[in-house]
Amino acid sequence: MTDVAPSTDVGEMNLDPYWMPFTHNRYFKAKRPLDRLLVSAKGAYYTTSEGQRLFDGLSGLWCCGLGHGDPRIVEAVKRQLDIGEYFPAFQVANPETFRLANRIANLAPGTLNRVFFTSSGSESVDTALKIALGYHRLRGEASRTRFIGRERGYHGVGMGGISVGGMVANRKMFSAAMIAGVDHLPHTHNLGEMAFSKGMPTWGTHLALELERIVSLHDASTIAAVIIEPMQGSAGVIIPPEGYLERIRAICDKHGILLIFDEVITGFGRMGANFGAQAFGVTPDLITFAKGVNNGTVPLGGVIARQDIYDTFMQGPDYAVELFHGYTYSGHALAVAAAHATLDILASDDIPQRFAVLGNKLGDAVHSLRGEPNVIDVRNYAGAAAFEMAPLPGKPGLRAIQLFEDALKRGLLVRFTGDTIALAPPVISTDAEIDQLIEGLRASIRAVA
Ligand code: PXG
Ligand code: PLP
Repeated sequence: MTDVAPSTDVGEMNLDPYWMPFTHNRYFKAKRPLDRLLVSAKGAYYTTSEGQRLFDGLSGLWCCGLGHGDPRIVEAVKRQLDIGEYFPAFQVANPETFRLANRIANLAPGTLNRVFFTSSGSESVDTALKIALGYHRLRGEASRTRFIGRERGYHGVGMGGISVGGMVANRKMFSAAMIAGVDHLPHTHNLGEMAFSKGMPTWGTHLALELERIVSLHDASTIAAVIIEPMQGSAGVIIPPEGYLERIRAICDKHGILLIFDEVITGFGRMGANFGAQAFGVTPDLITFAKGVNNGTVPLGGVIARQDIYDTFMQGPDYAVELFHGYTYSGHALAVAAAHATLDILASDDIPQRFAVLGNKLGDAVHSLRGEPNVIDVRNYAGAAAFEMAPLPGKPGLRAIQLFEDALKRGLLVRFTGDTIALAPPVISTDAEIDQLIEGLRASIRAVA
């Protein structure tokens, strides 16, 4: 126990008990930054505890692409609360969950039409890895146990996700708990070859051939799946080189390796199509999703599997459970209600197309930062963009923190990773708001130079 009656005044509140995720806790609690305490969210803006409005430069954490508080989603969730807040997902189900699986199957590419629900991206990744292992085992290829991830990949923070992930900081403290036998493709980012590329870089396609090298090292018979983000989001918006994903697909096919696209960020419109798979024209065998499926309203995620992968599990006595896996909150009723409302909007408001249009504006605007002090790269694809700054000597990441703090003063909330600033504004952003975002960031770049 700490506070008997915790203060409700944010200026006096004890900040210590909340162990903040992916946050510099000591710095935050020492500074008590009132402009980083968000008390409400509406449209493309947050309001801070001081009453300041902040433009939402990353749509939450990539999850609120339609903006906050769309009444159509809000009303759907409120209605669901009156109907029933929770239904168990094991051995019983709410019909709305079946209906949602149908709708997601209809949006997905190829024969990916079987949907397993979770509550987050991390859970979705671990679920997909388990499905891949089970699939090979049930087909009599139990030796296929290795996963291939990619450097700089982010697949959440579960034990599976950090094992296939490629973010050193997320891995090193937990190396003892890693899944054995995982290998990694090289990442495709190369400043010398592709800095300031607009859209897909033309350099880097050959890096897909590294998969052949990895396959010959371990032998295909030991490899279950390759998992990659079609566009690396968390690492700072790293766009796939032209032809790269096609080559990865071809090599997986050649060797009977499943290809998992982690579409937690790229799913549901951000890439200018329903999924990154369609935007980039490459169909994986499994897709993981979360975030945008219901605009971040209530935690929801899932895995979409090729039909024959699902069918492979459907063997043995029909009264037996086929996949010993699931979460208490798999397909939570409130999350499902929010997802139906979100998918309605995706269709009625032509959201993927609008992300493509927003992307044209965002891309032009962000590339105008080329030539500003310390800006060493600008990248963009559809509704996602980033710029990278040269690190302060000996203090990687500090320049981005300084810029982040300066931008807050200008009413802009952006996301930093290393010395890269990532941008993924809500689709409802106006051209004027994109201009304000970029001009504000230009001023911040100069202020921290
Ligand atoms: N896979 C991918 C591709 C992701 O981007 C996850 C899995 C994990 O999802 P959950 O719901 O467990 O967090 C993610 C999450 C950022 C940022 O600033 C990105 C994520 C989460 C938080 C911040 O880029 N991606
Ligand atoms: N730990 C305990 C003790 C549990 O009983 C459960 C679920 O019943 C879990 C963990 C898993 O929780 P969840 O299903 O929310 O992932």
